[in-house]
Amino acid sequence: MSKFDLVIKGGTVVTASDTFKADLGVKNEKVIEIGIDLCTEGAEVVDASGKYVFPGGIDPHTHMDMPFGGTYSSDDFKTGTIAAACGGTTTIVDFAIQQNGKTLKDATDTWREKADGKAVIDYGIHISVTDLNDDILNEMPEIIKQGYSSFKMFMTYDGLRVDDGTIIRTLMKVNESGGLACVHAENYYVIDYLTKKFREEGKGEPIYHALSRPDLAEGEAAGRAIKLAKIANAPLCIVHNSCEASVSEIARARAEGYPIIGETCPQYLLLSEDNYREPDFNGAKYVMSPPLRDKKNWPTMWKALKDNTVQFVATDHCPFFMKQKEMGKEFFAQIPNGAPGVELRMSLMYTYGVAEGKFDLNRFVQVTSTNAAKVYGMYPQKGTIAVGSDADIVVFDPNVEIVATKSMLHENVDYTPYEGFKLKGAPVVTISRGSIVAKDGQFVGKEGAGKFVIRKAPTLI
Ligand code: DUC
Ligand code: ZN
Ligand code: ZN
Repeated sequence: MSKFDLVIKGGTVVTASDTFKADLGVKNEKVIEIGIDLCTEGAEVVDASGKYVFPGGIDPHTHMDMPFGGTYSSDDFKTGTIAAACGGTTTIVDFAIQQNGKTLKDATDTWREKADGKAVIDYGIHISVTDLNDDILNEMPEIIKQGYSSFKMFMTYDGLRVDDGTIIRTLMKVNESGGLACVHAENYYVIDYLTKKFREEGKGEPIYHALSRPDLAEGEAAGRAIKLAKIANAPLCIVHNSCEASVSEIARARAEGYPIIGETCPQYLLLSEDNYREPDFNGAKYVMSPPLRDKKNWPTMWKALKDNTVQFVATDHCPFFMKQKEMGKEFFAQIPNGAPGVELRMSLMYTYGVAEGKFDLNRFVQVTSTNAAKVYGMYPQKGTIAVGSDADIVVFDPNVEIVATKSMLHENVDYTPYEGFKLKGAPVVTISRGSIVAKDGQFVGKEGAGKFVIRKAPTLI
């Protein structure tokens, strides 16, 4: 019997805190040894010389096969996780949506049916609470025990949004049950008013999507949610922060010592409101919420990511084909909200974060993997390279130079918002629990090999 199933040889291992040369020995899906010149006899060998060896990426915010605005996001758990794997991500956390009048268990059952037997990498599931009552609150402790330990509430969107009463009750119950509450923070009434106003004025182009959802509407909702969290004495995660108006609220609360967690996404660091003005309905590609912002927010967003006001980068991956986007050809509010991103997250963050000198390699690992694992209760099973951790690893070549284009990607959609972006650095081998699932940007894994991750209580950072 060989000592290892797989040896990753000669690379530079990077974790959230350390950078060192070592081989990794993998057996039965786990890293079992980290050392120099590990024995390769009988083992599969991955040559990582001249490369970085990172913990596999964790994208804690995706929407696979999600019903939205009369259609469904176009990646399912098979195509979406293939794209993730090719891009160096080994775990996603997707959102199960509670339907009105249905239980949380109904939501998780529906999402497990979508994911089990299809996903090619591991996946956790958050729950979006949309319809709260005492029975739902009473269901929470048991559902948390089953590994669904985070709950998001939408503060906007007809049919999904909840009121402040729901937010405070959920914050309290989830916290006392060992879970984490999260919010999509945008002020519903501002958006509703401006959307109706633009409709009356005949302003239907994609740019009005951004103009109907001002940055201050996000800042107001973030600030309100933070105050509710303070009242509940509970931690809170604010997802997909897009602008200074919201991260300044997080920064203030954290400076006061409150456990407020923030997420951002590559689109809010690299794309801007100007994209909505692209001709021929191309602006619809970027219709997502919160919307892309004025470029003047970029330095604040990068700084927030570096100084830990924001702890991790997700994608909010929620793709729709242009044909689907055309549902809103006449009026922006009918364009399904969302855009692809799961496959390029690691390369974009390496290129524009590390290679451009905005933060170092260890911070890259923190924001792309470790911090999400901690906050969403998966650490140290995931999010690090350590003896006993899952062998979820990405071998990353920092010297590859490519230009992003849709045809090289596996996302089931007909465009990428990052078309033409120069990339420096790309994943060359992605390993999920000891099995190679992608090589040189091509999928070599197995449908259904991904497993549901039972997540525990958050570690606040
Ligand atoms: N935002 C999007 O753009 N799509 C899906 C859900 C969300 O909050
Ligand atoms: Zn959202
Ligand atoms: Zn989302």
